Amino acid sequence: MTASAGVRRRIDALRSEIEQHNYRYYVLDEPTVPDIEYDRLMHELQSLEAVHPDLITSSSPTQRVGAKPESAFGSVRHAEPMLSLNNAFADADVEDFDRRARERLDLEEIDYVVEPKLDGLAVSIHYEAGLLVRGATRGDGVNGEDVTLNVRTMRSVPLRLLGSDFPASLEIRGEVFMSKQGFAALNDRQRKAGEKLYVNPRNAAAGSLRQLDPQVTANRPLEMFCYAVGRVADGDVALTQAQVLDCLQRWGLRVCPENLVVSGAQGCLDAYRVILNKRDALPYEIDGVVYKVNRVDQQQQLGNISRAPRWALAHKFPAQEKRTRVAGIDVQVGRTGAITPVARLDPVFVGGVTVSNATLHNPAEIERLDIRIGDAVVVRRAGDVIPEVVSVIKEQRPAHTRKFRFPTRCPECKSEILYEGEGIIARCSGGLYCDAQRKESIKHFASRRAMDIEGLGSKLVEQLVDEECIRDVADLYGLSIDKLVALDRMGPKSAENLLSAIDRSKHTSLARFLFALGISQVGESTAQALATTYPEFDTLMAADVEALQGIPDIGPVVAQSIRSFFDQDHNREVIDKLRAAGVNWPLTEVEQSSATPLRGMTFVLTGSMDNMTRDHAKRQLQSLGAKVSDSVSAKTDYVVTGDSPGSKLAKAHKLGVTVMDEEEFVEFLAKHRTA
Ligand code: D41
Repeated sequence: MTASAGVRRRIDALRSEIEQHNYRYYVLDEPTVPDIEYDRLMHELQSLEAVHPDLITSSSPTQRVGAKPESAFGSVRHAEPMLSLNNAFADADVEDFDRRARERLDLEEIDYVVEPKLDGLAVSIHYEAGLLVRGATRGDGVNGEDVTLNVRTMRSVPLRLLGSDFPASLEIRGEVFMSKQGFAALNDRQRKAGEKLYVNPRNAAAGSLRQLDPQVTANRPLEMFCYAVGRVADGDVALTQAQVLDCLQRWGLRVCPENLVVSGAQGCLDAYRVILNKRDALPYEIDGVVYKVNRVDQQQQLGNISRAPRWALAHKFPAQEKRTRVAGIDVQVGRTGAITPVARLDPVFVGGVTVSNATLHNPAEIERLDIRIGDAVVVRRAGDVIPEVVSVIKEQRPAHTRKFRFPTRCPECKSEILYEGEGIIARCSGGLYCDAQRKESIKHFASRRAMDIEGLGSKLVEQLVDEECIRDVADLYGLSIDKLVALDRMGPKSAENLLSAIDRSKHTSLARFLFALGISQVGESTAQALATTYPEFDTLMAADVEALQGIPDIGPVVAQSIRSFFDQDHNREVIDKLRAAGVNWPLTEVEQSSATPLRGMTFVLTGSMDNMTRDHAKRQLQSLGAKVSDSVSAKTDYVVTGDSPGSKLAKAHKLGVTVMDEEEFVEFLAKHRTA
């Protein structure tokens, strides 16, 4: 049907009206029409477009959700690099930052915009002639992933800018995040559907934005706050950051309502406290604030230093602590039999995740804290570390608390518990007789950094051991379809997938295999060092304690532990069974072992990188012969920082250790790989 001018006008009017309502609802948070009225407008537009498909434009509000692309996301080069932020952890860092800026600008006082630092992911969105043409993740700051189709599904991102005073070509930067409420609702839905749960809003936002199917993203409660402009067609957008934020909001983009304009370092620190006090009440997670020199000309004068602006600074909030109650205390048996007491808590949301367990480390810690069941406690979670109980609020101890009696026998196999190191370590003496230890050692064997058997999770391992399908890791390679499908909740398809994952794991590397064996004291770095020194497995099994101690970073305790492991008949039996089942590693590793240009160097990785996991970075370094350590010391050669590096960065600065960001690190790896 050819459309009359009247139909065209009606379609235009409907689109404008719907865009206005979207803006009021998603950007200003001040809806002016009831949902039913909005739905009626949408419905009318959809009906008209159905009759006149030639009038559909990609910016029509009906066209947010596109079809699923064939393959993975393309790569996008940012017109201007997306910078990273330097971090401050203490007030003094903020004062230094302000002083340096004043010195450079030769000014008495500088005005700043203070913005809450959202815990999401940085994204760039690009408008041409007011139409959304591209959305990209930050990636390494230079290249990101093309997530246009997914960005289009976010209701707070206009497909068409409002007004007319926007530059013809405009790139905008902001943070994509999920509100606390949206995150809880999503996880609820996931739980009901038996799908995977996200650990925190940040992961949920990242996972949702990186869905291949935009239909999935469209159903995720993603939001975006904009905070900067990237490349613009004609000159600067405004004279100050505060004006930039105003412009963005006028054009229909959402801006954080908590942003403040302040003067001087003291103004910054006051705003920091104001926002910190609001933190829990805000509907989204923030992990600090960002200070930005307000005047754009001053920003330009200050410029950038290695990928971070000199005019901006992120000030992190301290590790989060929350109050809760100890509902119970019990113990967990680890892979090596170590018995760790765990406090079961009334769930609390702290540091971005819901915590319902906290480690009590060891029996001595229970004494030290004098923690009892029923106690009010403070729990802390910082970064990726396991939540722990910081203190007991003795003043609030209820009348009926119960002391925890540390068991004398293993809760799993009833073997006697023995103490080492003056009562610090409690260990089950059951060895491989203990089901808990066997389960843990199989879980470890299958884990991603070990044999990487996809689909073999905790629950399944426990089921396999409980049903007596397997007794040790070698039995995994003898599992059959029939045995698997007989298990609860295991269909033929999953069983088949699992068997092929098990089969794939046979081809591994010596270092992974050694790590997978779960030898006490042998982590990934040690396993790598062993594999490099002893590319022949049989020679390694025969090495004596003295020879083992000759390997860098292997001391008497580790050497003894390795020796004892290989001395035990049942361990040798399992190893023989594994090799007979076909577990193997390419011999080229012998050749590779000489290609270790980073030998003798120690690295510390901190913060999350955009384009590689920390595991991957670690393996890369180890494959080049470097050692990767957990803590920064005078012996550290390099600290590699991603987003939100923690105290390690501060320590590196203090000790004068060289710091690399992700981009420098990628270059560094490339250089040494070819060297
Ligand atoms: O809320 C944030 N997470 C946030 C991140 C923010 N409010 N402002 C930011 N400003 C910048 C500059 C100054 C470089 C434009 C940022 C980020 N960058 C940023 N996010 C991730 C890396 C850098």
